Amino acid sequence: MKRYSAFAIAREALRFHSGWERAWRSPAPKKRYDVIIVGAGGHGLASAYYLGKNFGITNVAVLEKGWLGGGNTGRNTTIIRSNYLQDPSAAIYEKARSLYETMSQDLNYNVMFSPRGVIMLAQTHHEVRGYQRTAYANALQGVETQFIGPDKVKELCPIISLEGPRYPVLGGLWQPRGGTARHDAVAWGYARACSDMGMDIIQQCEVTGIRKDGGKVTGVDTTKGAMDCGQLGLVVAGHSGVLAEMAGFRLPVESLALQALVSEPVKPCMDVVVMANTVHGYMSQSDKGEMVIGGGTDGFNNYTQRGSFHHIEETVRALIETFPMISRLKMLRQWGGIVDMTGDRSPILSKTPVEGVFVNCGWGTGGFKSIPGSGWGMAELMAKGHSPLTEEFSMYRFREGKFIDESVAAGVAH
Ligand code: FAD
Ligand code: PYC
Repeated sequence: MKRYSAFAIAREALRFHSGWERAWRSPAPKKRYDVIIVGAGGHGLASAYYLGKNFGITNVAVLEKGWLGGGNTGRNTTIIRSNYLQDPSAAIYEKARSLYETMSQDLNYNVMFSPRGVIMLAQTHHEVRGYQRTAYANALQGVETQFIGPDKVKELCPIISLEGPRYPVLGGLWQPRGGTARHDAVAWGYARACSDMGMDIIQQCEVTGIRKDGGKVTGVDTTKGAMDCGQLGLVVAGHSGVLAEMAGFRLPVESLALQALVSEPVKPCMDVVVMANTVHGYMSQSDKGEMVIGGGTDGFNNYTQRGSFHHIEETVRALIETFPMISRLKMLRQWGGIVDMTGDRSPILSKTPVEGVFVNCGWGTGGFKSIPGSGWGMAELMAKGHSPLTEEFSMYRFREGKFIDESVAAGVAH
């Protein structure tokens, strides 16, 4: 793989950009891989990347039914933060956030990580108490957050109206090193690095069946033929239940559409990310100037990756209370993704009842931020059979009642 650098850009400029190579190969599938990962979203690609980087396992295929990064990874609002309440969550989300800090250098791919800071607004006394509690928990966990008052909120985000018609701004949970990154660049950067390690990323290749022998996985059936494998990772977000059914077990996961939208571009007016969970919306400004906006999930389970008009109305109406200036903006585009929700709003990184099959799912509305930490933990779990990062996130916690309740930190009402 040729390194991307300022020198390479200058050299290519002088020869009419004739020397760039493809970012990743498009190989024909082999008959057998040591590891097959299903799903070339951020989590699947990061899992493959750290298998290679940290454990030297490179006879790996990542199978994707559409195009890589075309699922939720390329559809999210890119908010990165690690201000969760419970210790196992803080560990994996903070690991992820810290890996984002150096991801562009590690992958030699500019993922445009922008640690501009994230505020979660407290607009009820209940939220004030909840976020103060999170700030104390984060202090013990070594996660840098702070509960700030309304004046500081206004200083950080002047377009906020502190006296909302229903909910005044009473303060906020501020994470200065939270922020955003370019979502598809994260997928592309991992894909390029995986391909460079000799891994096969096979797009337009849907897994249609999982083959087993005596309770152990032996391979998969796909729209590009059968492939054998020693281990199988299911990393398919909203389609986790479908793949689990193919393997012969059930997951405690529901699939719902989560939608987002962007406005027309405007001049820079907001250089932090704000989540307003009581009125129910979140907003940041993209480098192009668009306001990136999202709200809650649809109120019914479905697999439809689309937006809907009532969602724009609901979300924008809610946000206007706190950001009156957006009432004058035209909305440009909207879209949806299928998110995989667990009952405690925490992910599942786990062995399964089928030997050799592992699952990484349940990131729900909040898994963009965790991509590198999840990949790191999943790779360790698959390579060594256990990982301190994933230990508490087993699928069996639901049977044992060991929930990791993150319904407040999830930030999106469901
Ligand atoms: P995906 O990126 O969805 O990848 C799974 C892949 O599996 C897909 O590409 C799919 O095509 C493939 N697949 C499925 N079935 C098969 C099959 N049978 N064979 C082969 N391939 C298959 N998170 C945050 O942290 N911050 C945010 O601001 C944020 N905002 C969001 C806004 C929206 C509108 C949405 C939808 C999500 C948001 N999220 C956010 C959540 C985040 O996007 C997801 O948790 C994360 O991207 C999940 O990544 P993934 O790799 O698990 O899934
Ligand atoms: O998890 O921070 C988050 C988030 C914001 C919008 C959707 N998810």
